[in-house]
Amino acid sequence: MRTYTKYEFLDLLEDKLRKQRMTTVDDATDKDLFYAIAAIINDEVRQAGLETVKRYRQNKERQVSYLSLEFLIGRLIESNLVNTGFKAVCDEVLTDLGRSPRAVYHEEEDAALGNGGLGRLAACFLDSVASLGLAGNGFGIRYRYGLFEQHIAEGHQIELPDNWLKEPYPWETRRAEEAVTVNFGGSVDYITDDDGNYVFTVTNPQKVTAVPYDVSIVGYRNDVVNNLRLFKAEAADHLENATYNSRLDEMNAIDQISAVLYPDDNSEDGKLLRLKQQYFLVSATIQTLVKRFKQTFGVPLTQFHDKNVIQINDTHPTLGIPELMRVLMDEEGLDWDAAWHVTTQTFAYTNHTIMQEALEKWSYDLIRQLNPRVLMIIEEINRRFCEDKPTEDIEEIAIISDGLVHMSRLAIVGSFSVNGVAALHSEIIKNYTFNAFYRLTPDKFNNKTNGITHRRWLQNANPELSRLITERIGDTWVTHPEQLEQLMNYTDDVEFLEQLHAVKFSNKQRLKALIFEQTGITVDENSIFDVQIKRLHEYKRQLLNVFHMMYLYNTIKDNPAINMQPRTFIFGAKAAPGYKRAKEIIRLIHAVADTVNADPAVGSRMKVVFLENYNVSLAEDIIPAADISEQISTASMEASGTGNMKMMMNGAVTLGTMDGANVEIDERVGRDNIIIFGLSSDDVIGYQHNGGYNARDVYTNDDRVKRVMDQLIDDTFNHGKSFDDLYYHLLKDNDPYFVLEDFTAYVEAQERAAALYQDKKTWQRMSLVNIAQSGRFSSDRTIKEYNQDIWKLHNNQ
Ligand code: GLS
Repeated sequence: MRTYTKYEFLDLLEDKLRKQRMTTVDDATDKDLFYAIAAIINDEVRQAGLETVKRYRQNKERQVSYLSLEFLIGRLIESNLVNTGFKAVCDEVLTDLGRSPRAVYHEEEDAALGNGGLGRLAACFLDSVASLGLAGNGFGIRYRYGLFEQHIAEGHQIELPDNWLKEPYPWETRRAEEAVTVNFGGSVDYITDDDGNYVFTVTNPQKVTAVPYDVSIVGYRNDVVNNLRLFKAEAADHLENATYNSRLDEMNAIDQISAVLYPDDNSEDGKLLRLKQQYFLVSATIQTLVKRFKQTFGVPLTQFHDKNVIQINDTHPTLGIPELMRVLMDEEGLDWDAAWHVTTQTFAYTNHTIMQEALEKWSYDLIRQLNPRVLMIIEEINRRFCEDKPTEDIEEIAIISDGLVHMSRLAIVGSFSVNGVAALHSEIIKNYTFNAFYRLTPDKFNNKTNGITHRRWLQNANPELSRLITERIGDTWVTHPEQLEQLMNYTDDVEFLEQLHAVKFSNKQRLKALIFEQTGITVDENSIFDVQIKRLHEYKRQLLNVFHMMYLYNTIKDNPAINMQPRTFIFGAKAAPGYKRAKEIIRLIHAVADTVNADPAVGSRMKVVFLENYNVSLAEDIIPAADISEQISTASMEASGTGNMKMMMNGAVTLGTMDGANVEIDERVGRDNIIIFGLSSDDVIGYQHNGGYNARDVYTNDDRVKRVMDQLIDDTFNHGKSFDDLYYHLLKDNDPYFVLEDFTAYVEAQERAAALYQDKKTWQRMSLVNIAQSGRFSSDRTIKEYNQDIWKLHNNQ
């Protein structure tokens, strides 16, 4: 990619402003500048993209396709500027013009085509695949409305549509000429050919056009530009329905397929429409890949898997397995065995959760409605798979049972690799969730601990820290994040520790300003910024955090003169719109915040802040300012977590349970540099199997627990309506997430955290060790492992 001087870049900017926005630098709005800069980037990137494709084609390269119903992209302008190498010059030109680069970049709407960790992981992976020079592309859906916009009204979450496409999205290119047709429904017919084989055809299907929109994925300064292809559902040009009105109805129904992202994380919802989205994505992708294969390689489709690997992001794209079988057999004439060989050598499945409600099961009838031929193929896969298995195992492994199709089982059977996303999670999958499959095919199972792109989450989000790191150890860490470990040489360097502290302090001042702007609350930048940002879910235990805040408040009220470490509790969280209890927890956080923040007896010792509409961009503002990273899920339930990695990389200290990737963070930083508490995953799994924990006993015997519990239903934090549901649920349903059981350990851990924070040197050192050990959690490392063990792509760099 080219480099530009300030003057050249300014010339380009003026040119784009004139020709594309009909304006001049003097009159340009921030939005004009944003679009003009995007156009400059696109000129470079699209050229490099063409060359990348040409190179892959000429080298007949094997490629990975990352299939995901979610890509939580956020804004692209800054990472595109950094990866093209234009960031510094662009910042300088804007500043010289008297403009704020931040304000210009913030004109971009977040692309929120994902819910949380799973979707953001997919976006981080694309960045790393391109930055490592690997031939890999993403495939997803271009939802008209992304994850809902959250507003809070008197503590209640209100969901508004995320109209992210109200203005043109500058990074996408519509490619109508590459559209494919996806068939839904219809009925299956067959004939017998001359050799006596069945040939299946589907009559009267609903035909939906999948129109690709391509988004360039720019590698970090390596001239590699991969692609994210997002499909939009459109009616075929010639709808065959009789009347104009029925055509309109059908067009509307088809529009719905790519209209909204399902706003549920870790749970199943939406039924037919959601299933339609899944099939729409996989069918469009498989057809595209088969077409490209035939155009590029000139060898029989029996070699498809030599050139293609498809990584499925959780079970949502599992229908890709029967769909590839369908295309290979019905359209390309392969027999079952040949098609099955190709399919099972092509697919690799990543599991992202063991939560029962998220292990997708779809009714047999629904899949028949969706596409009867696909159902026939699933039935045949199941029949052949179960054929030689012992009867006592069938219940645990059958793909179809009790009228339900178990997607994770189909994914395991149809893939050559099955991985979990952190060491502990992968063990749980092997030993519990999918144990019967593990016993059958142990070699399929492997672990790939998640990672995050340090370019977005450190280099971009925390420029001051990046600069400080580079001053000490040079900039090789940007391409070799494991080099951050060199920072371990400075753990006793008082000057460096002070500099680090100064950076954190100024990040906290910036966040303080943002908090004031958003909420009107004034927080103290000298207090601990104690941060819990993630989806709102009972297993993530925001409730435990709230109980601790209530307990602290009680402590202050009991001892008004008490001298304690001031704290600011910061939350960001969206609850799935239909998840009532999660919404009650949001309401509780607000009730506690209102009481605590308004109580003069508390003063500056404690503030509670809930930042509404948590999204990728807000995360980029919060994370660099965090002191404590709350990772307090019920052990065994958080598959990995990735916020834990982002915060550690920015020098926050994890306060967490031995769950997900916390276990590996603990291993890296050592017990002196992390605060661990609570039940272990073995304890939790043990309780789940044997009973043994009685929430009511804890409630009755522990005064502190009893007091905060009772405050759910008395007037202390009651804003018009008490929190009966939470109260009774914990007692009657026996606290399934072990909030009460872990309460005492959590309070002690919080006390340890406060004491450590007061010992400034110790805390600064802990913070540095976390940064220094975070390189392992770069998604570059994760992607290298996927490539070495699963994808086996040619390494271009
Ligand atoms: C998730 C898990 O809940 C997270 O722990 C994990 O970090 C993430 C990415 O692997 O996947 N699974 C899920 O359904 N949503 C997630 O965020």
